[in-house]
Amino acid sequence: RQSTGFFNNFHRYDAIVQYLQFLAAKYPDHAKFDSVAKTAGGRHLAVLRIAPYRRVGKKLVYIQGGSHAREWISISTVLYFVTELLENFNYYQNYLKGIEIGVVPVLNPDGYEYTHTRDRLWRKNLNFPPGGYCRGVDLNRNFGFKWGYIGASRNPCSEVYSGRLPFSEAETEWVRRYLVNNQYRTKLVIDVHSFGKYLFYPWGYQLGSAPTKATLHQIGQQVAKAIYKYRGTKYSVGTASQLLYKAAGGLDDYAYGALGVPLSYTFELPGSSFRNNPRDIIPIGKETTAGFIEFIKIVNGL
Ligand code: ING
Ligand code: ZN
Repeated sequence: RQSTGFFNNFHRYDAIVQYLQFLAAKYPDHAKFDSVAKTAGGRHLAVLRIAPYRRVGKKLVYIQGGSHAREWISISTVLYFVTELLENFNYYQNYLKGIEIGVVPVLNPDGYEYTHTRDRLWRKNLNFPPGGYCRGVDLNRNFGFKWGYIGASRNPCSEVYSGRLPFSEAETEWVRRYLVNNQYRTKLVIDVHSFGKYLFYPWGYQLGSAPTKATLHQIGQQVAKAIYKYRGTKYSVGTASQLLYKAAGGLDDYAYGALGVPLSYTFELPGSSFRNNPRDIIPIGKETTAGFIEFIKIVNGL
């Protein structure tokens, strides 16, 4: 395993991109690397597309991490998942038939680098509004569904600044285009954050129930159970609006509400701060992978 050692610590963005390129080169039948979009800082988003390429992947699953710069464990966890999947592809391939998985481990590379070099607790991206003095848009307030309605700010200096317009940012605009281009085959969207051991489904923007709430809740509980079985980690399953706070402009509400993606979830991984101990990268990677695999089994049966 050339991935040995990689999960002993967190890594800079360049090293993560190199690692994804290494995976794609090592598993050319199952993975393709792509460099897309361009951030304000001039960086590109790295995408890994996983599929049994001999067959056509009909259903699409989209998984992203690192939309908030300081939530490092969300990135390592998504990387752990893709590694586990590719290293044991034969084992998982029954569940992967007809499924393609698009993965963006670091949606916010500018902010992520900034947390390494300047401010460990930075959350937003690093875009500079023209003529402004505060920088950064909260990418999880910038999606175009009920944008700016609640739990977001129009003040560029706020931690939850929604941006000038929906999808004003290169990062969220890329996700929008990717999901719109694949609208009717996208069955599951997972956005990974930290921290709190929550599994959220829509709505984030209001307390009122989503039309398919019963299904969303039941599937969420099933996934939480798969995680629990690994080492007893107990997730709370529900809406962000009920369990945490109301916020509009998130990816999960957008995918479900604007695009009709049937399954749309946000993870808040375990931890008691944004500074997860590197020793927890592997256990959190493993237990969360058990949850993602449970999700994929469910998509397989749809
Ligand atoms: N929490 C999420 C945030 O964007 C959330 C919680 C998720 C709210 C989905 C609304 C919708 O604020 C973190 N830790 O970022
Ligand atoms: Zn977050």
